[in-house]
Amino acid sequence: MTAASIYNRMIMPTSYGNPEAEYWRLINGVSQWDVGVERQVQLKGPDAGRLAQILSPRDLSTCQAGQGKYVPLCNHRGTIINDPILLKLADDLYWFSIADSDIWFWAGAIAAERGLDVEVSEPDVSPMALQGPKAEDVVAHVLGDWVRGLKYFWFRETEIEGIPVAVQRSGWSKQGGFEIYLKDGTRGTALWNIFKEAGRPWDIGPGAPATAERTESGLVSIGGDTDEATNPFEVRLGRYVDLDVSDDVVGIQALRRIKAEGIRRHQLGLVLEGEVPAPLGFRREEIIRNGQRIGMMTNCVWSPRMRANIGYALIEASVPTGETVQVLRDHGPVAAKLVDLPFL
Ligand code: THG
Repeated sequence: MTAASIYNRMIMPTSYGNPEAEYWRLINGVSQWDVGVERQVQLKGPDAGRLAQILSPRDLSTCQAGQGKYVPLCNHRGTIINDPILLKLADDLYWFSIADSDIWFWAGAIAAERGLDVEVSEPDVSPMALQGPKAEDVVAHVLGDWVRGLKYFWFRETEIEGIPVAVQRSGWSKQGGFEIYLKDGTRGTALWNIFKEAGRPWDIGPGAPATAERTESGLVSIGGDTDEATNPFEVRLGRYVDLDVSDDVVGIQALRRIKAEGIRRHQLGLVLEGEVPAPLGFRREEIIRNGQRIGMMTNCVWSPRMRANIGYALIEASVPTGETVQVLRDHGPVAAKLVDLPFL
């Protein structure tokens, strides 16, 4: 590991020395990621399903055991606070596989305030991802051809050489792949090495969630692309909100109001002028149109496939795609074109 960041108070490897090669391996081959920082918040007990629904403005009534769903979590103002994958393991057992914020505290507090019969915990579960067009062959080689039949976000619990895992078709890229949820933290190195060895014929290599790929693909990073007031509709997550869930769902009243009033901001893509890779931008940078501030660029990265610096704009909803704007970068204003997401 040569670079890392902090996620859920833990160290997340972000590179193994050659970001460009790691990107192309994800696009063309298979990449192995230590994403153990995607912590699980477990709901266990008779009211686990009720609590899951109270926390999620997405209708979960049809979710079956063995199925996962992408669910935005909102606070009482309709502000998005996390965007986990929810795994339903059994009628009385759920995991929220969380992004970077403290959902354990949140879920425990809501459960207690509502008087629910459910235990909220952070179990010993750590995901590892295999991503890329060749990931399926590697995972099938280790586990058998049944994995090829897994539908998106569906999973199965099993063992790999005695190591307890859950295997899901998922992962934070649009290149396809699986996540192996390790259920025994003492076996991490063993699990890693099994896939490292099994993947040799496909030239597997270590990597990490790739900022360039996820941006090209239009995936949202909560906390980076969103701020203290962002609701799901502003960042293209409205299709994961069901306004007719029951009134006790946290934030649903606010979300109904926001939907009725119409959103003030929306998220579009930015293609910046110039063909020189700019350093990764995580700071928010002002966006100007006709001398007026209209919002901010929330991330910026060089896209090897588009051969341009690209980013996301969170801007006034009245400003459409096709417009040219100025981004106020450190070295001066840069022209950029607003486009629809995803880029690719
Ligand atoms: N895997 C696991 N846990 C996670 C992530 C993950 N927790 C944090 C973070 N990633 C959660 N965020 C996302 C965001 C998007 C997707 C998955 C997790 C995703 N979205 C698809 C899309 O937007 O096109 C499909 C969503 C759908 O249509 O249902 O895959 O990666 N374990």
